[in-house]
Amino acid sequence: MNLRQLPTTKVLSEHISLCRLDGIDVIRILHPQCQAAISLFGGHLLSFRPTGHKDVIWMSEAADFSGHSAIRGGIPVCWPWFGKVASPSHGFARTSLWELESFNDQQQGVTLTLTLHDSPKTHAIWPFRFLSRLHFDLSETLKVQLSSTNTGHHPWTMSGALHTYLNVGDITQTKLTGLGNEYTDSLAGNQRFPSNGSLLIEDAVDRVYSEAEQTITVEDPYHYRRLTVKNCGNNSAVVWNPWQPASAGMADMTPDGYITMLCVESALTNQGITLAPGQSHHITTEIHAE
Ligand code: TA6
Repeated sequence: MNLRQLPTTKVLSEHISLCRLDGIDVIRILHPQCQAAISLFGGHLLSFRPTGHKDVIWMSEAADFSGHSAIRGGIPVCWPWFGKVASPSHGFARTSLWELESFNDQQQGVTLTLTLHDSPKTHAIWPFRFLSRLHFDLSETLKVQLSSTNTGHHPWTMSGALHTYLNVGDITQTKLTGLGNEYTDSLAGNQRFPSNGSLLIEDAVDRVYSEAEQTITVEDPYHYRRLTVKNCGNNSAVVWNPWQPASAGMADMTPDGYITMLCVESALTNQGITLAPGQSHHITTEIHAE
């Protein structure tokens, strides 16, 4: 994604500006430490590249930036549920308009906070009161935190994920470690399987690792680099690659798009977590390239 080409609509500080990309407003960060883009539609991180590195985050060449449907790539915010347990799939946060609450432009990097709160629109889908905050810390490392607070008078239950699409050179050479000793396979009727903690991907994969270590490593020999993904506040790490036939069948993915992407998600799956009135929960992911 060539961030410099996006037309600027407002300069917010020396390194942060507001831009337009098709139908969406995008916060662009061009900082000596990194370049990044965050869409207000979905609170969706579209791009992150630490200076001197290739893109860390993958974005589909056929992604839809109209602001009408979820964006394929980046870090979709799946909330207040994960998957197809209700409609829309992966919740409404990724297709809602978030607001920029604050930003801080400093020598070591940039921090930004976006908010989403309940409204008549969200009540029509999910009848609860909430305040969600997305905090981005962008320097040579990327940190994203999704904080959800119950602002109502009744408990409610949430699941969700920071559904990160990592940019890899060649999926067939990519190796993951730190996945823990078991997984549930969404492509095999949610059966449980033992795992030795590592994974080489040779076909479609859609797995929920419920015992994953806090730090997962992704060896990317094609790019001569290792990505580390440190997750917190999650109960599982989801690993997804649709592979060729499914990739070709998606309108917002090119047929060979699967070769350079790998989802490693900081997820709260299954029962999720119940928040009492006033309670908050934080899901975090921290990604570093070395
Ligand atoms: O996180 C994995 C997953 O739930 C897969 O099952 C796959 O469908 C993927 O997310 C993408 O979902 P989406 O709704 O964005 O097409």
